[in-house]
Amino acid sequence: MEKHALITGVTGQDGAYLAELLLAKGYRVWGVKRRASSFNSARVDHLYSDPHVNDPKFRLVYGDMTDATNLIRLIQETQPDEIYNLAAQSHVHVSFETPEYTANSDALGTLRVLEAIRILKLGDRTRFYQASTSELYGKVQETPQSETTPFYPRSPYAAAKLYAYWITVNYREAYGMHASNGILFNHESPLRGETFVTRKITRAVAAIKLGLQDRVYLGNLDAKRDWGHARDYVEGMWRIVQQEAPDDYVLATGVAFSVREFVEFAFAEVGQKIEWEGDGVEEKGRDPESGKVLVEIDPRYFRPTEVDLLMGDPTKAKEKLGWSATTKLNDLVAEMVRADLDAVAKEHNRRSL
Ligand code: NDP
Ligand code: GDR
Repeated sequence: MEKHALITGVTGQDGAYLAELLLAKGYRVWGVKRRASSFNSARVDHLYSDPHVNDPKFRLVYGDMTDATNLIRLIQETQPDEIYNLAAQSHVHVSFETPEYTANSDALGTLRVLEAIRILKLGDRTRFYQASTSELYGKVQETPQSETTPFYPRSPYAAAKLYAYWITVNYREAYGMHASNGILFNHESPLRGETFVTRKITRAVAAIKLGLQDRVYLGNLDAKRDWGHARDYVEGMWRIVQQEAPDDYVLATGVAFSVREFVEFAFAEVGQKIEWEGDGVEEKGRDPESGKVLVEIDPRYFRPTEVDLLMGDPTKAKEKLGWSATTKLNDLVAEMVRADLDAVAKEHNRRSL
């Protein structure tokens, strides 16, 4: 029997990889995209085909996490076997600027989807996946972090996601829904949004290598993250939903690197060494041969409250789901830098026409 899946946030990094994975597995997929004044579906355009010509397995429908009536109608019309709730205002720094909107879309948006399943009496049929996050650990209470590590959110984003995590647990316990949390550590790819630190760095490295930019401005270089590849992580999401019983799982690589190390790895991909000098906001990264400054600190990118170190313990996912992250950080960095060399050159050529 063909399974039906509904993905909120399909136009984002994970939505695109997950849609591809589910289509390859023979699913019929509805992707929820929100109305924007310019095209916002570039990441999934290759999956789209004209619904007037055939009966495509992949369809885009308009929706928004802040609109309960819309979500109820979409779930009623699509009667999904599985809902992957990936939509969110997902930028931690931006959440300090837009805290109320972040709470509305990330916390209440999750509640709206769960309530829609309940109102429509689909609890026995529809499985629910919530995109929870390592940001829940925030000011970490132990390292590495596992499913039993206490939470201590450090941003409006993390506080909103904390509500979403617990409301998912509550609907599972109160109504017997098949509702699970994936507590995912950072995962990246060439499709990562350009303002997250990894992609910001790989794009800048490409532009500097091509002579189109002279330096990159960053914030806290000491923060450490457990970075994996998004392609591996959407496979983990799917495995979580296929379990007989709903549950919560950490997906992580188990290894952490600093932002400074990520910068070094990315520049090394284009044969560029970085020499560091100074401290704090005065720190600079130079080309040791020419002395040119390639990395500078801009305090604008510091957060009011920072998350210093995230490193996950994926033991439960390995044992119960048979899942582990297969991509090493060096391969991820190489793939992202290569893709950005190509993308930045193409953008430049288009602009110069
Ligand atoms: P992205 O920011 O790339 O994608 C977010 C998606 O949500 C986009 O499709 C965006 O639409 C959509 N969206 C945002 N607000 C709304 C709204 N109000 N209504 C409908 N859609 C909305 O995030 P990722 O793909 O990286 O992450 C997917 C999910 O996983 C997010 O919930 C994120 O918080 C969570 N997460 C991500 C991790 C990571 O490392 N990537 C780690 C742990 C959790 P548009 O394209 O129009 O902006
Ligand atoms: P994060 O990702 O906050 O972990 O959230 P991000 O890449 O934004 O930041 C990672 C770390 O890098 C430091 N940093 C900078 N960050 C950005 N964006 N820009 C900079 O210039 C910069 N300089 C240093 C940050 O301070 C931080 O410590 C991501 C998102 O995908 C969330 O949705 C998800 O829940 C978590 O990962 C897990």
